[in-house]
This record gives sequence, C-alpha cells and structure tokens, in this order.
Amino acid sequence: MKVSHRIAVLLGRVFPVKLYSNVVRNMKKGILELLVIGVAVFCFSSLASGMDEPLGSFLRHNGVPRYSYRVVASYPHDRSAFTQGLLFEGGILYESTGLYGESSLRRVDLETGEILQKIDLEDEYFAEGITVWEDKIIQLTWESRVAFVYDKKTLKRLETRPYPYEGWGITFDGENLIVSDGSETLRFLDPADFTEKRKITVEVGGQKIDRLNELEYVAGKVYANIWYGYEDLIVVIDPRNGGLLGWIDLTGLAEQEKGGENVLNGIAFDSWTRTFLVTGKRWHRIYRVKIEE
Ligand SMILES: [Ca+2]
Repeated sequence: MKVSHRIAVLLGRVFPVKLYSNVVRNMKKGILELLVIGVAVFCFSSLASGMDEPLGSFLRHNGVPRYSYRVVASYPHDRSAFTQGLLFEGGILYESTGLYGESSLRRVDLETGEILQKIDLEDEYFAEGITVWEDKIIQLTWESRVAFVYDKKTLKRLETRPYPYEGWGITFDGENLIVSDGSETLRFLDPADFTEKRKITVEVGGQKIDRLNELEYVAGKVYANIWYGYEDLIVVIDPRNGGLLGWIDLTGLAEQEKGGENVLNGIAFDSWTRTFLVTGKRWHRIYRVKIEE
C-alpha cells in the first residue's frame, strides 16, 4: 500500500472523501490500486496543488530565483532504504527510513555506505523525518501521533512522546523545531514539549506551495523538497514569512533513479564543505552537490 495510501490520503484532501484511504488501506495489490495511482498521477500536478503548470515552470514565471547545482561527489546508498529523513553531523550520516515493518534509524558511513548502526522500529510505525536537538535525535512517525527521542551517541531510545500532527519533515533552527505535514504549512515547535509557537504558509503570488516534505535548516533558510512532484526540486523558504527565496532545480541529477515511489527525499547539509547531500527513496547513490546561485 504505502505510496498508494499516501496518494489516497491526498486524494481525500482533493475530493473530501475518506473512502479512498479506507479502500486502499484494506485492499491487496491489484487493479484498483493501479487505478488509484493512475488517477492520482493525473490529478497531482493540477488539482492537488491548484496549479495548471509544473511547479518549476510556475516558480520561474513568478520570478523566484532559480539555482542550479554541480555534483562534486557521490556515495553508495542502501537501495532498500526508503529514505524519509537525512542529516549529517560530526562526519556521520544519520538516516531515517520509512514503511511499515521496515522503518529504522541508522548511522551510516557516508564514504562507504556502510550501516554502522541500525535501530529497527516496531512494525506499527512508519518513520519519517529526523533532526538533531542538543545531544538527541528526534524522529517523527507518519500517522502514529508519536515521535521518538534518541540519545545521539548510542541511538538508545529515551522517550516515546505524543506528537500532535501528521509527521513528515523536521529540522531545527537553533531554537525551534520546524516541521512539515505534507501541506503548505511549516510549524515552529518548542523542542521540549512540541508546543506550537507559530506557523507559516509557504506561498508565491497567492499560490500555496504544498507537499513540503524533507527539511533542512541552513543559515536562516529552510530547504524543503517537494513530495512526488515529478520534478526534482528543492524550494528555499524564508522562515520569517513563508516566502520563497529561491528554488534549486535538480533536473538531471538522477534520472536513472526514477520510478514509482522512488522520489527525491533527503537533504542534509555538510557545514564543513558547505555542500548539500541529497538522495531519494531507494536511490543507489547519495549526491554531494554545490548549489550555484
Ligand atoms: Ca534533513
């Protein structure tokens, strides 16, 4: 089910009918699933976002600065990793992987791709974004309304904490957690208890930019990749007001990786080299890219 379930949820938003979600939740793979995916594919670029043109083209027409990229290195990535969260700190890559029965938190050697440590979640949890807060790692779950708090050094789970939203992406700006839920909203939460301090709506020219997914906060800007957009792009958000400061056009980065639900998802920042590490669900490489403005 997985991606079709997500699609059903989004379809439920577009056509306010919970039926899609329930049907997909309970059915085996089959014609109906393919039908739901087909309809969703048809609808996504227009109905779900209310746009009648691809997002990159829309942003270009609205004068949002377009940044290009240069690949400076690439590294092996576990092809079974359904990447939902990525961060790089102290020379170590931390990765959160999703799907029911396959979710995990990993510590990974970037250069070799070797999984140095892997914490498997209970089968009922679908892991989502991760961030570092103090000496801890916070990991969201998609629909379980809980987040896990781990010791960063040992990856020992310290806490299972109620989380009031659907969990997608998460990052930390030095004071607040910034979280996405698949919509155009970013919320700012107190890391100690998830109290909502404020929220912003990401929009350009009155058009909401939704499907915000994996996040990375870097030097006063929030980088977000857009889920399932058929365009590999990252939007650069002004956390003060939700305006767009630019977008990174990753077209051509990994054409060979594409297929089904294996979409771009995963942004980490290496502050030493000031480069980004990006990957996707079940991609075979992690790419180190330099953003060129
Ligand atoms: Ca990230």
